Amino acid sequence: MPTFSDVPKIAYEGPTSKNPFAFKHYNPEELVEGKSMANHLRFSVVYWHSFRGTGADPFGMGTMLRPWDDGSNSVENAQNRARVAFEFIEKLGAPYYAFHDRDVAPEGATLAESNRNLDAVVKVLKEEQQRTGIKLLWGTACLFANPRFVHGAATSPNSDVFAYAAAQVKKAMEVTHELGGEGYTFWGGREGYSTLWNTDMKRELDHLARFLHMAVAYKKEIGFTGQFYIEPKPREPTTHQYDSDAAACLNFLREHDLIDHLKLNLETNHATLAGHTMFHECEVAAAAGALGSVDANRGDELLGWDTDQFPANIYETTAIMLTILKMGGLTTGGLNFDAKLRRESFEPVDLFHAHIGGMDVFARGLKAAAALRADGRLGDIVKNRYASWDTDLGQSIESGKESFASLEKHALGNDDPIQHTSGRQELIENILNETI
Ligand code: XUL
Ligand code: CO
Repeated sequence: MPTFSDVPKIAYEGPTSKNPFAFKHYNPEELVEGKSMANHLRFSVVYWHSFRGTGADPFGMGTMLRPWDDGSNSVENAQNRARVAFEFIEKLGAPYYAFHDRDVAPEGATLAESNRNLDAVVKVLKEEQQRTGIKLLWGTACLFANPRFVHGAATSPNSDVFAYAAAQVKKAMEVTHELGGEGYTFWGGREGYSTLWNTDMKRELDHLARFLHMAVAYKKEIGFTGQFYIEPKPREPTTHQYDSDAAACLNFLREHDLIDHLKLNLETNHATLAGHTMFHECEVAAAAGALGSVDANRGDELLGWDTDQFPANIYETTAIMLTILKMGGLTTGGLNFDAKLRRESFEPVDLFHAHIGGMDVFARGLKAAAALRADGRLGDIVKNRYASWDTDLGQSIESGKESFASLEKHALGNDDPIQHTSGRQELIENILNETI
């Protein structure tokens, strides 16, 4: 073939380079806090947007020029596409990729045929993984595109649909395991409702939990040791998705005794849709020891939908990396570019520009977060803000030795603690702007 022959292997050339096909900040071997950037960032290319995205939107058909794709639903076309995808990921230098079962292989007339199609493409994926050393970050199943999932999959009002979804996830877990996948993700797809007037919410949530418990059991049965993730998203396609944000997911997992089995895969644009910052979602998940992986993208502040743009906001990537550094780094997960090119960016070469930009802006975020930690001023402001908790009183409360009565005694015997410390928000913003 080779399809991207005009593009060289992307190398690090440093911040002064003007070469569009070079990294200005992502230097895989460079050490940050004693660990290589490659190990901190663990970048992953998503198959569905980058190799199946057409650029279609509700107002118009696809625009993407993909000369290697014959447009057919054949297994041969899917196998060929897989080889092209690996050529791209190899030139980019990303260590991981991620896919849904139905992105990589065409759905057949029956479930058995779909499974055979998947096996035929997985064979090529395996060869390409071995040839290139690129690894599978996580696999997942598409339980939302086919009309059978119109009312959801694990939360469908129809038990045959639940059974079909279970069979599909069983197979997707098997191929993820076969490909040495480091994780498996459950995104709610259509697990939610369009209207509560036709919905038995309690029953649907119990079914979702039952489904995930079956997945946990099957994981054990086949010896798959990868990490399970659940991916929060508040709406779209349904009016309300049950996995609406990090806090809702954690509550669901705790309520249904699943908290030890799943971590969260947080996506920036989903945080925006939930009315949160990604920083908020990261802090919620990290506080629960459940920040597993990140779908690295961004939303448009002026559009209320899931635009899934490539990351470009350094403040956002700095905040994400600060939380990740604080929690000791990503272990099983990575920064997975669940992001799509704008429909106006239809040339194959735009795939390089998008990913190079996303990797550089996360490298800058990582460097800025490490610089903030090394500088120490931000950390000191936070520490000083809580200094009273390190006194006798604070320690005594934290260790559970105080009561309302003892604290009343303290409050009556002391001055009113009104306005004890400034929040220093503007100073913090100055420090951020100095650093970034
Ligand atoms: C949808 C979304 C999915 C999941 C995987 O918004 O983010 O692509 O990441 O199913
Ligand atoms: Co996602």
